[in-house]
Amino acid sequence: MAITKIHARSVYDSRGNPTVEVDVTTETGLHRAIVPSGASTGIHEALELRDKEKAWGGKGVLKAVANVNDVIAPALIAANIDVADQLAIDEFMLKLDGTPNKAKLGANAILGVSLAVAKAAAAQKSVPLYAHIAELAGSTNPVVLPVPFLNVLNGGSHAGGRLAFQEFMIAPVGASSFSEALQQGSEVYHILKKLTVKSYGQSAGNVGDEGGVAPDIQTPKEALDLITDAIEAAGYTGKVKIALDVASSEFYKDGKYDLDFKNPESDPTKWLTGEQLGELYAQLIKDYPIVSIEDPFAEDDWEAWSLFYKTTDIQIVGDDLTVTNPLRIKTAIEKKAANALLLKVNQIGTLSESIQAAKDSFEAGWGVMVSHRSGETEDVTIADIVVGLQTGEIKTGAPARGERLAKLNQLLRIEEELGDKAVYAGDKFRTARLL
Ligand code: 2PG
Ligand code: MG
Repeated sequence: MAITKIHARSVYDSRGNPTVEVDVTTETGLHRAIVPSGASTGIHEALELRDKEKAWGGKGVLKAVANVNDVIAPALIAANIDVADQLAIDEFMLKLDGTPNKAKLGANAILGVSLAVAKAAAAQKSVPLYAHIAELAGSTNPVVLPVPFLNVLNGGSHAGGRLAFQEFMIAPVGASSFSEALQQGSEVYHILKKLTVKSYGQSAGNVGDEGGVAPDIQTPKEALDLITDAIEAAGYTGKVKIALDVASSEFYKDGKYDLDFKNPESDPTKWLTGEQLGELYAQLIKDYPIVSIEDPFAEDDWEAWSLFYKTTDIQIVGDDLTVTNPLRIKTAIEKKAANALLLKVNQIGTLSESIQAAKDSFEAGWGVMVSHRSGETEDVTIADIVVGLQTGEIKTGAPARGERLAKLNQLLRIEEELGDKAVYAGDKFRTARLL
């Protein structure tokens, strides 16, 4: 089935910044995708095209929108590629762009088309989007619901306050279904909010970019104590585990890690070496039920990654390190730097390359956590991606705020639709593709 029309427009994301929305029309109707946007972006990500003009403080996306409407749309429609041939369509756009990091058209322009095309193809086949993605990826058992890694306490570049670590997540691995996991997560979240307000005052319950509480605390220990208390008060000790996204590239300075990076008067003599930061992680892993740490070290501090890798069995997730890019993933596998991929479709810019990134990671025995961005929208495609690729783990913020719940609610719907066939990844989240 052919694409008859492609139209892009500028809409807004959850931080109120412009972003690209694309409508792809075929005989089955109109199929829409909206592109997310990060704050703690990796320097090796594909290029997100921003206008850099006065309007919207430089964050406009009118050039990316025009690239869809004036460049991609006429060329792709003229090429007359079947909408179900995702790979051919993505490769066509890669060629049209012609740069290694999508600098000409913008990854935000290309991704909007790529995702809307996948939705059009699912409609053409009359199958749910996750089933279509499973077929594209050659995944045989798209019935696995992921563990939701719920970001209940926000720090770093996603919140005010002094906390350097960006994300403190709870992972309800002991639940028996996705819906039960979300119930547990929601209960813990609300207790955490109460405890935070009790300990740190009314304004500490205000939320950060991803819906987690954002108290003005300084140390990871304070955050972890609050969270373990909330898990215990909810009655889920042993069932609900903890994960971190340190996003440490944000506070890597002169070869060291500044845990006081939001303080302009931070004392450089207190900055940690990679080895010292690794020791801090080892202590935290000992003291708290931590099952996963993302970006423990900066995006090019390969040595610190490889050193830490040897010391622990927990999941070590590459985000800024690997940027969903098959080339960076290959290097990380060779250097034994991580054992899991954070999969963000807009870091690489097409669905086909994202699928390839997941497959390469699986082949190396890695886990794959599908992820939102801190700037999100009502688009729920990543919920279908995580089921379609059968990765068993997703992070999409707290169980609060509409743009975060949109994905979690979509997973509730998929679980209901699968009925008896649905399998919850639970404590097998790192190897869910084998379930
Ligand atoms: C991350 C993400 C999402 P951002 O670092 O993993 O939580 O943040 O989208 O700001 O890069
Ligand atoms: Mg991250």
